[in-house]
Amino acid sequence: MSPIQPPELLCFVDGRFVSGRASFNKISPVDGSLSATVHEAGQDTVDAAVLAARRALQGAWGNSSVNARAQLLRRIADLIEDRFDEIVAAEIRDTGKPESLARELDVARAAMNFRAFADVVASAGLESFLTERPDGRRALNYAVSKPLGVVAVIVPWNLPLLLLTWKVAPALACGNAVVVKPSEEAPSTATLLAEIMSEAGVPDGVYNVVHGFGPGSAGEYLTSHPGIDGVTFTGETSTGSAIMRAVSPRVRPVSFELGGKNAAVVFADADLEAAVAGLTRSVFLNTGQVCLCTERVYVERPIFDDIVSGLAQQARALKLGRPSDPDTTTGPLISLGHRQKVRSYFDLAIEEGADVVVGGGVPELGADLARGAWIEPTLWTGLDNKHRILREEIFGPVAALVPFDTQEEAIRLANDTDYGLAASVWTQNLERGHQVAQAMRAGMAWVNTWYLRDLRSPFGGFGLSGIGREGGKHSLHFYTEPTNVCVQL
Ligand code: NAD
Ligand code: 6OH
Repeated sequence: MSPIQPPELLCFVDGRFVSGRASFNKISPVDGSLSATVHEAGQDTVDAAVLAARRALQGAWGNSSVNARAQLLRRIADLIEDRFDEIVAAEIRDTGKPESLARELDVARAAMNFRAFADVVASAGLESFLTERPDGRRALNYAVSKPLGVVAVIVPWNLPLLLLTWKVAPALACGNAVVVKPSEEAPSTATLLAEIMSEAGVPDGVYNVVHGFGPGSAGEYLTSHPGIDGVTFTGETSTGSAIMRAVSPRVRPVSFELGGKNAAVVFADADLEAAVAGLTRSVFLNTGQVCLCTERVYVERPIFDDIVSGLAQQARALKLGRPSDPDTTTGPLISLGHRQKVRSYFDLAIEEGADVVVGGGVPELGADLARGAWIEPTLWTGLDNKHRILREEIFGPVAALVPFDTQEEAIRLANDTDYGLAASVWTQNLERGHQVAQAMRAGMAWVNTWYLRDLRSPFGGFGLSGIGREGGKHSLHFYTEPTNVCVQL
């Protein structure tokens, strides 16, 4: 049997696949094999993509009705489902994540994102005010929404299609044209989505893909391009900062979903079994590579040892392996480069005096996986908030556990961070659950669960975790510009 040829991924501009200025190799994090060759967009390709998007806005797409766009979004969702297995395979090839996860989370959510924003935009109303002035004059004020324009969409590698469609769906729902720059580590599904867009009947130029890297490549060319009207970005805080500098000369709006150093707070009155199961998911899902993952666990002292041993037992039971193996719970990190970063934190934890409860190294998985980016699920105790392990985002299957004595202390410790993305609270006292969740300085606070999503709710972060919120009507705010009309009555 001849081996499957790795695909060659092209950029997509104005409804056509086009070559880039060079190509780069995308390496599988599972075993170090070549998973794709990718065409890198140069400045000329980015220029062409931005121009195509602008032209599309000036054409029929610029006058399309909300109903027509909602229908188109639903068709895109149907086509994603028609090609579900193929998309799952592409997502796995790039990321090495377990097939079950790609099916249940990534690709299912991609279809859901399009349907959710079809519903949101179809049911959105106009804001209006009946004005009554002290001098007796009356007026009707109402705001009509227009597309923001050409939107640059820049996304990371951890949930590639989920995070891409979380932005593309509302952008198209609102009538924008997009130029997307997928991560160099996960370029496949954005490319497949281009085929789906064409098949669904999305007009040429409305969805464009430019592959490449950040600085000195497609990411920088796009964000510093004078023809873009806004940037929506998910990724590292330091990249968000570079993008802000790039857009600042032309003061373009940004929507940023950035890093996190998320806390879980576990009270002694929690359902321990449910808490351990929930923590296991929140620390280790996607090998800890979800911005919402818990890396700090604060536990009320009487149950500290139980939670540490329960979570350690679950960590030891995780099954690292190939994505297609149905027993696999945990894939590799995205790349050897990222593993190097995570391992540097393993060293730092030891230097800072941590007790390693479980993990702390690189697993032996046999010769066929030896060149993959595998890492052991890892838990530490013995550190506190003054240590870098509890302050810096690691973005791996890791957590530090710290005991606390009072509710006030737990809130103070959880909020003692420059980030502010997500938190979870574990207690059977619902009054306490509400109190502590409301006190979290975080964009999302879950009680007795984690990463349970309603796509109409606001999603984003405080502090270093981002700017703005997306989700439901919050997305509509970012992807539109209102014109307020005032009619004297
Ligand atoms: P990253 O910031 O390195 O890269 C994200 C994207 O930005 C990639 O497409 C990359 O090529 C591009 N990029 C890099 N430098 C750029 C520049 N100067 N100009 C323009 N584009 C540039 O992030 P990553 O390593 O791909 O993803 C991991 C990070 O993303 C973690 O910090 C994680 O917390 C964060 N993240 C946040 C959320 C959220 O919703 N808050 C979601 C997922 C990931
Ligand atoms: C970050 O890695 C995860 C972000 C998740 C979402 O944006 C979402 O909508 O579920």
